[in-house]
Amino acid sequence: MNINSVNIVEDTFLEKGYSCWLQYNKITDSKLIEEYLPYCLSLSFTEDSPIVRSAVEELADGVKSMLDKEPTIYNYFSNDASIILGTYESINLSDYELSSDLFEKLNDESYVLKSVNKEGNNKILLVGKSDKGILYGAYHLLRLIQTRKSVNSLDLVESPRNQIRIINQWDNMDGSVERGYSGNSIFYDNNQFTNDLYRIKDYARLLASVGINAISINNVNVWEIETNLITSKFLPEVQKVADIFRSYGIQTLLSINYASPIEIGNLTTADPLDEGVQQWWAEKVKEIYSYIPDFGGFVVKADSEHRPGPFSYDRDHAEGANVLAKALQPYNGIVVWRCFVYNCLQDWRDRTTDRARAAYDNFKPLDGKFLDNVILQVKNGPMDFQVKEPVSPLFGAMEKTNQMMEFQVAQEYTGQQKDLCYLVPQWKEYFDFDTHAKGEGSTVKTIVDGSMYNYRYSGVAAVSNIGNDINWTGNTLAQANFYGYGRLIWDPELGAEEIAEEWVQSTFGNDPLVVETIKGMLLDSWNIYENYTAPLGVGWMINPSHHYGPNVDGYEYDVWGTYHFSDRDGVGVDRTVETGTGYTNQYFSPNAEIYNSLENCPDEFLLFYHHVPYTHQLKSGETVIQYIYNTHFKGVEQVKDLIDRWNKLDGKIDDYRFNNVAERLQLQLKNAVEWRDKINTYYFRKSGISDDQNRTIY
Ligand code: GCV
Repeated sequence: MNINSVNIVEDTFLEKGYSCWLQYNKITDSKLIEEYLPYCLSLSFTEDSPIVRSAVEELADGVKSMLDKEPTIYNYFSNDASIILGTYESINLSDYELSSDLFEKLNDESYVLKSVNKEGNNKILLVGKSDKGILYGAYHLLRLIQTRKSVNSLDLVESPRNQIRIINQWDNMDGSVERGYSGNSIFYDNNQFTNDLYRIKDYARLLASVGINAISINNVNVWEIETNLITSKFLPEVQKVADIFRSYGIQTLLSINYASPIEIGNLTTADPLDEGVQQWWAEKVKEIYSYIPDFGGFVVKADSEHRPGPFSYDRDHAEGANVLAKALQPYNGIVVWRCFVYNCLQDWRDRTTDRARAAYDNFKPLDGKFLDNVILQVKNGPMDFQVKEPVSPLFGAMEKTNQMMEFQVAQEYTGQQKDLCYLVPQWKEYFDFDTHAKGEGSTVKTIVDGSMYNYRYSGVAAVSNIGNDINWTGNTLAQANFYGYGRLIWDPELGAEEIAEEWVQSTFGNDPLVVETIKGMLLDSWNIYENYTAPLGVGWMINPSHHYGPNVDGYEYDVWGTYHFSDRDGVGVDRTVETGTGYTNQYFSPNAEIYNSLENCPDEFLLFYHHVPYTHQLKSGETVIQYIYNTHFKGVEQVKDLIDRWNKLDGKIDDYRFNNVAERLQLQLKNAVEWRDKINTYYFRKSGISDDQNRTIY
């Protein structure tokens, strides 16, 4: 990739880290050159727009870099060109055996990629439904070449399955990133916007290349300075950033402080039913659109973890969201309202209070009360991005309210980009989960893509994992999560392995040993991380506050209990209807009954739903205590094996990226050993039961 950032040192090794999957390495295999070159000699575009220009620039750079040939560019239709790109309305489709009927049925971001042989000339036709489709098609073509696929007989029609594909930055204006593990913000420093707009452009390219079409550029926790992002002090800067993203098909959104009318509007209240407040938001939104005509809307964290919200005025979340939605309606803006709402000061000791219940309890009764430009953003699980937790029961439960799922690409609870944890297999499990909301086959992916309930707005969001580290993600292998997030939400049917393979090929090249080794490491990594951390779905045995490393009894908010109720007799949270918190009842049948039953509950979530004695037998025949010992010993050995596998690639990967990963794997090993020893010792002391293989427990 052509490095745009002025701050990047001219060093080819660093460049490799920086370029992520847009390496565009020179092709040396003469057979491949022979195949690709005739298709890449020249490029004609029949329609002009900033997005089309981005597509053309990317194609031209990619081709030049991979094939050592600068393509001739025609900014008009030229039958001589070898790549012809345009929208379906600007190309004479019948010349290429295409019809506009096909495009009428496709959404705006779709495209067709077709190889044609006209009068002995090889051509590739890239037709977008709109200019966005052209951009996505350009990245598709480049991906095919980078992964050495044949382009001789392309006949592809592609459409994204999810409508909103957004990334949430948790960046603060002081330059820090909440839960950021890759350096500081690329957007802000010292309470100002960055001058390095080049790096933002490169970020836009990476995002667009995997199909992301929206971004919120500041943390959902909106502090004092960021509250001013929607004022004339910062809107001109937001506008500059939005201009860059727009030329890559990406809409910009802002997280707002619910108390803005008070904080920056000189009002005495932020009550959503107050007329003065409603008027204030209407004027504020008008002002924002005068800077950014295609502004996406607001992301809101309200009444959660001490952030202000409608509860202060005895209003519910629908009333809270609707005041913003009404103001945004005339401009087609949306309100992304987060459902991560729970009482963080709850006392867990009585065993009936349950944080897992909170999102459903708060939002389910409000179904149908939100305006139709509000979309609820629901975390994948009911707790908080644990290595293993069930799907949130809110999915499927709100037929009349737009919903989208929130993932966390940042590895807050999954190793913080020191430990390797490829999350695509986890996300796929959430997508494929059958909620039974409308009978068998009511999978989460059909809810979040909007098809099951015909939502007006739907899609997927995720917390970004990038920062200003040279390689964007701290651990180079964590780039796979960024890449995989975009690819999977574009097409939830893609396999975790397929995505991993594409990423490795585009990032590290096509040497079979490199591809197979890294792919294998990625695919094994989630399970390995789970093995040495919290067992059987119990979650939360992590250090409070910074969330790295083990702390079995660590409770996030001080003195009020543990998350798992371990005592001398057993472990796990009783969430059953009869004797527990009743959480299991938030699912549709038969999931509710399955989870509620000790006999039928899948072992992977056993301790999430049930409190059991240490001698309880799993379906494998192992006892719970022996499973804890076994997985923790095994997890450490598996990390050692990851190290051995990586070491085999010494000399096959540039030093920067090789050493970067090698160093992280050593940190992972240290972490895994600590987890193993703390968890095993804790449960040995609690239970008094020895390991049946007499391994050393400290
Ligand atoms: C941005 C978790 C994280 C917080 C985060 C919060 C949220 O609690 O630890 O850092 O705040 O989730 O999603 O709002």
